[in-house]
Amino acid sequence: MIRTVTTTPYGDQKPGTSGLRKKVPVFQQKNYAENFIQSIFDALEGFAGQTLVIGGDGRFYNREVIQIAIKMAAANGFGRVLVGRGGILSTPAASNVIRKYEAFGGIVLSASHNPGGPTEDFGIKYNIGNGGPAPEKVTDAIYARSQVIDTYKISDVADVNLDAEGTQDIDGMTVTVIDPVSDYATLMESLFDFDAIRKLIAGGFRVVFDAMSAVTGPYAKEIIEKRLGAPKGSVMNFIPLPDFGGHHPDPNLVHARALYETMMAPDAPDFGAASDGDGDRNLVIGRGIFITPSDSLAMLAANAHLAPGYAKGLAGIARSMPTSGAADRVAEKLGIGLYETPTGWKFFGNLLDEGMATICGEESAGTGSNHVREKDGLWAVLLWLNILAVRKESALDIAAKHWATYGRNYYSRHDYEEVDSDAANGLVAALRDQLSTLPGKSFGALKVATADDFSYHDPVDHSVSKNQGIRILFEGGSRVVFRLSGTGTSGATLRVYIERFEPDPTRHDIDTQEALADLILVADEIAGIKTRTGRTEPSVIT
Ligand code: G16
Repeated sequence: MIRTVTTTPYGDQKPGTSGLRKKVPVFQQKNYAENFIQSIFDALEGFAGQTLVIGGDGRFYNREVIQIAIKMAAANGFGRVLVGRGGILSTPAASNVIRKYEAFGGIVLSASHNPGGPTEDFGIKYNIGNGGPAPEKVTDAIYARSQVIDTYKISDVADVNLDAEGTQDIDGMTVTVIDPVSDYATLMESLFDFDAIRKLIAGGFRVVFDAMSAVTGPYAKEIIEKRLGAPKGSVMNFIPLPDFGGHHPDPNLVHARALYETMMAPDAPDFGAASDGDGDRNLVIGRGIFITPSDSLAMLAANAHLAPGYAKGLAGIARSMPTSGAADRVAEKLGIGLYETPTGWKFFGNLLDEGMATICGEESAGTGSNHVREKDGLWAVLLWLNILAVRKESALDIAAKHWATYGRNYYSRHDYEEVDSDAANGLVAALRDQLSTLPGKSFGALKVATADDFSYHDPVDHSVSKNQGIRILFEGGSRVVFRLSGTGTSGATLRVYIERFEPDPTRHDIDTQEALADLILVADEIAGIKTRTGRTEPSVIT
């Protein structure tokens, strides 16, 4: 039986960089999740009788919202729901299922790398039929609807058994519980040379993967241990836990510190990697070398042709604006297009759909390709393994040769988390005020060439996205970028991205923070970070 329930709007349901992310108690308010899900459906047209994919990263409150979403999909007229067993689907796996089964779209429940648990973070994201995050015109429509919503529809039925694969009917809609891993593993086998990787591993190459008690555990176990033959124990923390074992499932040098230390030890394995809460981010560390996400994008793009799925070469490379220019040099050498987009995977969708870009990447630990429409943590790890298997060189050697060929973009991001929102907005406003006067000004040896607030003109649908980050570019190619994160759930997070290009191979093994020291000081001088935020140092340096 379908019920129509009267409700009132919540003012705060504006999707951020990647869907709506809030603390669990916010989502637990009466009708909060229902309002947002109904607003999604109300913003869409033409889904009657169509398929909706539902899954999440297994975090606290995942199962409850999955039941709500299934019952609301039935009441709103979808014909079929595909849901991952246990309510589990990694973000890239969900994207694949949407594409493979030609679904109308999907609802992905995740707050990505943010912590989980009763007082931590939860999120709801809508993906469109190409498998990618909804573009801004859709998220704007969802938000607009959420501000005036007065009813939602839900089927009054018992909960679906999420733990057994199979099909059942809810008010005329079919619900099929699917294996969350098999379609994705098959896709990976179609892109990479599993035989070559198997041989590499059988020959004693040691790989460790930290699933951070998050969603990639079952995927990595199946692929890395079962299909590629890595010894049991190679995949660590492989059981997805609702609170990620109390950890922060963010694969960076702070939250995956143990992996980093393992990889820097004298007896380190050959290759270490980690993924985040919902499986779309990656951390890649070779023995003795952390590969920054920006460098990883460039190195993967330069070597992608070594994997069967990319043997024909790349159509183009896309990166978010704050991501370093390392990939630009590869695109130039390959003679292919390079696209610079705002932060947010959704901006890559059109470029991938149009065949303009094959590989995309972001400084925020995301890399992916046209195989799905999300960034994909395990995909990046497998492409690295495929390249290592073919080149038969260490990650350290591959990186050194890459820098010798293309030059090195020293790069770092400094995050100031949970800063007072007014102070953060004031800092950005003051930077905007300086944009016209900064060009030509010198700070020590650094002279500002140009300064702007990044605007993106989508070459496919011609939409314009303004105010996407303050860029200060110096003569010689160094730059500092400032923007506020769109994924946090408390206060504001100021991100400062610092980059310097070094062509001289004799200067390619300087400590990154040292190589960027003058720019770090100038960033503070121009933005007044310390005085405005009261912070003497960043909360996280990556
Ligand atoms: C999301 C987006 C990414 C973005 C990242 C950081 O990733 O999908 O495109 O780069 O957030 O965004 P911000 O700097 O605004 O916090 P994820 O892994 O959190 O879904």
